[in-house]
Amino acid sequence: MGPYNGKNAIVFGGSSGIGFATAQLLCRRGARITIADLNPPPSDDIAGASWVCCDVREQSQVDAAVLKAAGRDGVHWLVYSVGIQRYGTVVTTPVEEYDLVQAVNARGAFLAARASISLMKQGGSIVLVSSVQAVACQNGVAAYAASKGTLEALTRAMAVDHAKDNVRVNSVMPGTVDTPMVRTSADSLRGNAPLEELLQEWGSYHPMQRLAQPEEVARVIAFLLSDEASFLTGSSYRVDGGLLAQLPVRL
Ligand code: BMA
Repeated sequence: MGPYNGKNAIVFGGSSGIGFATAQLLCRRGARITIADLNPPPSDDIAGASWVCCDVREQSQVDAAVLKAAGRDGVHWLVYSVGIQRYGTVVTTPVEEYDLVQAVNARGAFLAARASISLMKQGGSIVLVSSVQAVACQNGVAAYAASKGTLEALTRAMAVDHAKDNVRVNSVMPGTVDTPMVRTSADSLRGNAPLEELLQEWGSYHPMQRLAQPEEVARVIAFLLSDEASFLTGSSYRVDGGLLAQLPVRL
């Protein structure tokens, strides 16, 4: 029995991007996966996982997804990898848009954890997918940055509250990852420039000079979920190709 066999995991946002890569990896390593997502995963790519349609803004849908994943054994692992990005300052972001970003990116994580923790009968592990933008941010991305900051605070709060229940809670803070969310963002900003050119430019801001692939984040998430990380809780792991290590000051 490896650290993944027999584990029952629910991956919110598991049909695309980092969530999909995580669901695939956990499946390959022998975990039982339920994907909770508005859309189904790309067909036949993920044999063995089941999908439940879920709008994370709706508590009843989140509760139902977690109950389905838990079955009779309870749930061991929760991954929250749901994210939308909207651009604007505090002044230019419509209030409704701010609320939407908070609801999807952060409030949904609260609902998912709320539903899951009581079903983590022998303890469990939670990983929230946050962002480097929780701690240092670009211009004009106020709502998204605020939502990711919420996830970081929630990670710490849950880690402290539920250590006694044998539940560990950590987050990952990715830099720019080649996901549908980032591609949608780039598409909305590229003007006449080719999409691939802008993505390459975004990659070049990282000391490693490239975007991350979703699997590179998924491998860290899988580690944090597993008992290999048995004394890790309340922490955030940067998976950012050196982005936050660098000052924008050149010699
Ligand atoms: C991510 C997204 C990306 C961005 C990256 C680094 O969370 O916001 O659009 O490029 O952070 O700032």
